[in-house]
Amino acid sequence: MKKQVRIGLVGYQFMGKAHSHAYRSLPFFFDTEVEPVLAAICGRNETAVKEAANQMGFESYETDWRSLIERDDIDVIDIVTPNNTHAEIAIAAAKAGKHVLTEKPLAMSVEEAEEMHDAVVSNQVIHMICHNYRFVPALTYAKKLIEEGKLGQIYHFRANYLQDFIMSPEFPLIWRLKKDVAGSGALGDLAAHSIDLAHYLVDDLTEIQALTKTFIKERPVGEMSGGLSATRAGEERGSVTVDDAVAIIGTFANGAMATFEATRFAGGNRNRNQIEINGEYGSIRWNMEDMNKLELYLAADAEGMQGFRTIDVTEESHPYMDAYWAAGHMIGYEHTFIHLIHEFMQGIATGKQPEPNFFDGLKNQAVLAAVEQAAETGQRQVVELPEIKT
Ligand code: 4PW
Repeated sequence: MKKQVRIGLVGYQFMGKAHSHAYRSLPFFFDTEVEPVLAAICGRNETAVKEAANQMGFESYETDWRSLIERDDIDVIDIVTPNNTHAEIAIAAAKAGKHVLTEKPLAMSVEEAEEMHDAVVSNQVIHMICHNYRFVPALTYAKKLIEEGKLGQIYHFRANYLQDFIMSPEFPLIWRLKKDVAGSGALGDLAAHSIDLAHYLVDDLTEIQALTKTFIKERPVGEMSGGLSATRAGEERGSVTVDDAVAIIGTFANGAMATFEATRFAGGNRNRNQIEINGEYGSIRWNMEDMNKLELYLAADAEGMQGFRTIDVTEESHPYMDAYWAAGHMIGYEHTFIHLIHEFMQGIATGKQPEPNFFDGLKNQAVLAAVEQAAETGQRQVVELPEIKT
């Protein structure tokens, strides 16, 4: 019988559903060395958390994350709560010897992120941050092509992450729009994913210049009602204290150039997360709205045959795809979480630290801080990269 890894999930909204689904589906598709068990889910509202436990298939529930961490029958603490709670829960979990997975961005500040990283390293637990887009097979495959040198020296990394769910001035003031809860807006919620892809596919970012904008400064008070939708609570209005949009230019350690745009005001773009990389021998393009396809241009193609070809990343030979269906049969958003959880479980089984982990989260946080500083001062910022601690 496989060793069981007992999961304690803190939070049960959008990401709670994505993570729970991934733990449940993992053994169905992948031959894992360990078996995740949905042991307990935690939330402050007892009626709601009980319902979530039933719906998502958890054995039990808790209404205080401290009680969850105290339980001897829990091996993993998975944190899918708003950003201002990540540090306290993750540090307590690591001190109790639990492995930790945290939603992004890792923390509210570089200092907090450093404390979190210190805690997981000194308590020798396995840790990951949920940058799930690395696990889109088309992007895992793009990484392989880049590492094989197919694009040669990289010149440009270009990313836009475009959403539009808050464009109506009547859309409520959800936690994602409050600095004291979210840390930042489109920057930490969307650009953080693009920054992670940049670090994964190209190199570390070293210098940043940036601009942020908040288009709608007051909104009706309200709360999330699941997914990215929200309910208005009444006539009261409150201030939006984060960025609605951010534009960033930057330089990588290897000399390549980065351009990022992240916004929640790109009408018609529901979740258009896209990248393009241009190198010495070729280019790649990818877009989440057509996530199984990778566009590749190779300068060595014969004259008259040049241009982007579209690779259907659904062949057995493509990353993760042998676990699913015959070639040409698509996978979706939820599978990116299954792949990430697969790496997390493998890390727990083997003791080998998977990526992206808290160190990647800390580096990402250093970039977010540099972006905020650059936008505030109008001055170019050096990214103060933390030292690697092992
Ligand atoms: O990747 C995106 C997130 O960072 C998600 O698809 C939704 O928007 C949920 O949070 C943000």
